[in-house]
Amino acid sequence: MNTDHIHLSIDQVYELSFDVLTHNGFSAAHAAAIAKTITAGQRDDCQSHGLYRLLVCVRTLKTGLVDAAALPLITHPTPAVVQVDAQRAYSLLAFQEGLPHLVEKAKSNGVAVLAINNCFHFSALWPEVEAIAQHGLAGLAMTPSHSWVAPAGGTRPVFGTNPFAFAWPRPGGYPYVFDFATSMVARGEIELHRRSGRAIPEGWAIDRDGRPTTDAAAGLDGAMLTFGSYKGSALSTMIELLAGPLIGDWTSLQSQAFDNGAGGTPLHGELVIALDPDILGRGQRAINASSAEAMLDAISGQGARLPSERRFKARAVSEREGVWVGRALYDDVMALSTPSSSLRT
Ligand code: NDP
Ligand code: PYC
Repeated sequence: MNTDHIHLSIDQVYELSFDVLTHNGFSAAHAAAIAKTITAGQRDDCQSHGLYRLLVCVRTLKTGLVDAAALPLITHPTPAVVQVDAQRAYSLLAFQEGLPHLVEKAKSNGVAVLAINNCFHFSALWPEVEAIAQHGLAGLAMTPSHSWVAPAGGTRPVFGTNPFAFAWPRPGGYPYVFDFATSMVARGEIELHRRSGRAIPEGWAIDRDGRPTTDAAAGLDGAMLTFGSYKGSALSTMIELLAGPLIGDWTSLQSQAFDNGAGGTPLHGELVIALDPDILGRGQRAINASSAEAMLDAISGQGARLPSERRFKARAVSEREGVWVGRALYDDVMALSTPSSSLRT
């Protein structure tokens, strides 16, 4: 018997998430959208964006900053653009409602943009780009977060952990997908290290005085570092601009200022782009798809792994066998279902 871990089926992960979210005040529509993404994270062994996020969502709700029931407001500024105002609710219902419009517009115009505004955003982006690829489209998604990350050459936080995700549809099977923070690692990963008392590798963060640190708490208190030095720094800058001022929304600095020390989920925008290979591919979809496959096979054919391979394997195992959740996390999540819960994040 494994006493350090609790076994749950995928359905139980969803039900637990939905119950915790509704119990703490989220509307059923928001709870369902959030629980679906959290379940996908836990299923794919994406621990920083699985059940752990329930603790963050509930803590954020308790700040009083989030609207737990606001419905997304959809507008169509042009035939290729759909804009969804989340009205200070979480982003996931806004994405869910915006997706059919994005797909329809991309299939009419070759390219389409979904801009989500005014959303509290905590989620991994791969479920979103994977959903776009399921329609035979290539997808890109990006968001700022809170200013936690120092630019290359600096020591003071400016950027968010700014995730960037891409999916390419492949014939018969999973799409090609990558999804990464433009910091060395997602902040959630450092938070999980702090929770379990583990040191972080060198190069992830610096302390308040700008010194390299392996202490997770000191790194969270100081500044995280971008991946790939000035290259990650430039990508992160691009994400700030495209998913911020370009779509009339906040940078990570502005999100952090709004939070004002409350420690909640970031509030900002998200930019999602869909591209249709049928329209852009000069009428030779089959030839283009086989060129793409040959290139991807040249990667995996030499033993190099494709991004998301680990996740897809984890998904297959979880769907067959369910998941194991660490006892401490499970207990903290269960405590959110009781009236006098005290949060330990
Ligand atoms: P990782 O560094 O763990 O992984 C990033 C990507 O690289 C994944 O697609 C991963 O695939 C792939 N990868 C990892 N190792 C290899 C390898 N050896 N060879 C080839 N590919 C590899 O993720 P991050 O810590 O950067 O981000 C984790 C999650 O956090 C992301 O899903 C991101 O969206 C989310 N996030 C969300 C934020 C938000 O504001 N909403 C902010 C920051 C992050 P695989 O999964 O198969 O390992
Ligand atoms: O893990 O960096 C992160 C993160 C930020 C917002 C949501 N997740």
